[in-house]
Amino acid sequence: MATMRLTTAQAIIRFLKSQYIRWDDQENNFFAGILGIFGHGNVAGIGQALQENSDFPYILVRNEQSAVHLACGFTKMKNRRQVFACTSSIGPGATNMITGAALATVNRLPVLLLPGDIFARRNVSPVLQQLESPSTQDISVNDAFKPVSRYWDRIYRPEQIITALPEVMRVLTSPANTGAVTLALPQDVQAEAYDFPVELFEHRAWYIPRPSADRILFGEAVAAIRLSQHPLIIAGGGVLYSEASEALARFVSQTGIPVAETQAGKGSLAYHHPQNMGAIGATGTLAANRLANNADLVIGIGTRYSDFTTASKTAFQNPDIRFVNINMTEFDANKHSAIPLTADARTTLEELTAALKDYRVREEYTLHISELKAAWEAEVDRLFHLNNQPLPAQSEVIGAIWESAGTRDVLVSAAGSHPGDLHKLWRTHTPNTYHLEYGYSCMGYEIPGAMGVKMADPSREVYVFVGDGTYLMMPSEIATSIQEGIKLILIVVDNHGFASIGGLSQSLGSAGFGTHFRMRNHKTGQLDGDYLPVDFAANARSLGANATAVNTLADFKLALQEARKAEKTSVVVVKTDREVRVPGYDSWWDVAVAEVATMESVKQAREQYEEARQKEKNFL
Ligand SMILES: Cc1ncc(C[n+]2csc(CCOP(=O)(O)OP(=O)(O)O)c2C)c(N)n1
Ligand SMILES: [Mg+2]
Repeated sequence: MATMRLTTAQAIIRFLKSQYIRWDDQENNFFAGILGIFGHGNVAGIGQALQENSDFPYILVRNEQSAVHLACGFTKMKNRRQVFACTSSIGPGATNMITGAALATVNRLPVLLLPGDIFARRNVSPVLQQLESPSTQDISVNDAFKPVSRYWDRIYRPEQIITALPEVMRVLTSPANTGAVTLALPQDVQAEAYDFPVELFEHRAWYIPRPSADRILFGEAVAAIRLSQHPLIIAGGGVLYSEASEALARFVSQTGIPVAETQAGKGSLAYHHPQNMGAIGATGTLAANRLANNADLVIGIGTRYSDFTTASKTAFQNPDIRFVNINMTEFDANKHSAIPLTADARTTLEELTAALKDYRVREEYTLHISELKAAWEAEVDRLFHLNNQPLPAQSEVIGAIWESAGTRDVLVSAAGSHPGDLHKLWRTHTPNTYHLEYGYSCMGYEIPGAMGVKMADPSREVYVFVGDGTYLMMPSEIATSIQEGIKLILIVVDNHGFASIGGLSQSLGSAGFGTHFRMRNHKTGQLDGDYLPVDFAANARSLGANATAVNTLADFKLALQEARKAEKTSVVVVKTDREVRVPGYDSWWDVAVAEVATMESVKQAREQYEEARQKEKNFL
């Protein structure tokens, strides 16, 4: 057997370079490179190996958490067809990646994490940053990756990678099981040499299958659709990952079935398609939520039915409702006691189109759909042009961004009040232009996530929508966007804190407690003094970006034009009226209110809460 003497770290990098992915008639290299930060736990291992492999790109970021976010934004934009690995030192560098790992796994996004780990040899323990345990020597902070990883392993001996790396690839490339994959790499083992079989490093292409559903279940699904009078499709992220948008459009044009979209699935169908009813659920449109309320059949495609999608199980009130779920993941396919079509979305939509040639929804339903659609588009126009004074409303800011953006440009966001507003209001022309991380809704995802999007397709402008809360949590990757020449258009909405959680708190009787960015008032002892004097534009400029701050919609539009023309990351800070909100539309979200409280407003909110909960359904 031919062998090659390499360190464990050198062997891992060499292996990553030779992995490819195959789907339909296409093939590309699977790893775009590696992101991270060096410390003593990886500098002489993975760091040295990267120096020797300069054809494998290494990008220095500012925070390990954002390395994982960048990797997630990238792979999502690539429909999971290409990924980044992330390297960290031991201890805090490693644990910084845990939030990113959870985000990746929740969103079913492949990312390979290579945290450094404590010495396998043990004789020098406790090493710097080591968490010791008095009950075992076989534990480190990296064990905390286990619940947030789809695959987890620790490499104590170099030859273990011969069996670990193929498992890593199996999970990363699995449409059903993908997520964060963690290979914890003890610092000493990274630098240790071994005679690896040369075969390990040969070109290997992993095929992404498009399986069909079981024939009997497929027949049952076809029969259920034929019987249904008010069917509704819920399009989730799986439609995009399967590249099934055209198949979806053909299926719905033929059958007349309307489509509602989840956060991850928004963009599955062009917004102007007559059957696109827009967002569904807690952040849904009136059109989609009215249809959901009365639907007798829901066809869920590539959705995990989060509480936002189902309005905490209150969205579907028809007592005869049934579900057909098309999903690569058996777990999701079976949700809501559905007829489970554990299969690829595109393949299944094509097969359903062929099997339902003679089926079309009734004329009255088609009429109802078009009335709801027209009313919703008028509502979006209204919210885009409120003419609120003196400060614009957030919906007008969204309208101005939408008018500025090209049909292929991408909007990125994650947490705050805007994901809900964007879900309702953004008009998506083409797939992969609406990029919301709403599985984990992680403040701080937006800037690094958007960098990943831009790296995946530099031909598009990428708009990043962040709140002032999110900006203050993690603005640091602006410096990396300058370092790498990755241009973003960053919109920072200055509304003095957490409009989203503040509004939620108000609606739960708690008056927005702890959600305003105000100074400590030494008379009251509370955070109800003057507004915090944060200069966001100066902060962004200090990191190397262009930046401007505006107070009116007209100036905001001009600033967006300038930002589009700019060559480097440009930040537009806009003040908005925090209290002019986009309303909810026949929807609800279950956030439990205190059962006993001294405040009258909380007691009242609890009463309303108990009543609203009555609408929550079990789908058995
Ligand atoms: C990492 C993280 N911490 C906390 C939260 C809870 N949370 C959701 S939205 C939000 C406030 C966001 O504030 P900002 O970015 O200013 O947006 P706004 O609500 O004002 O629109 C918070 C704290 C979260 N989603 N992520
Ligand atoms: Mg805010």
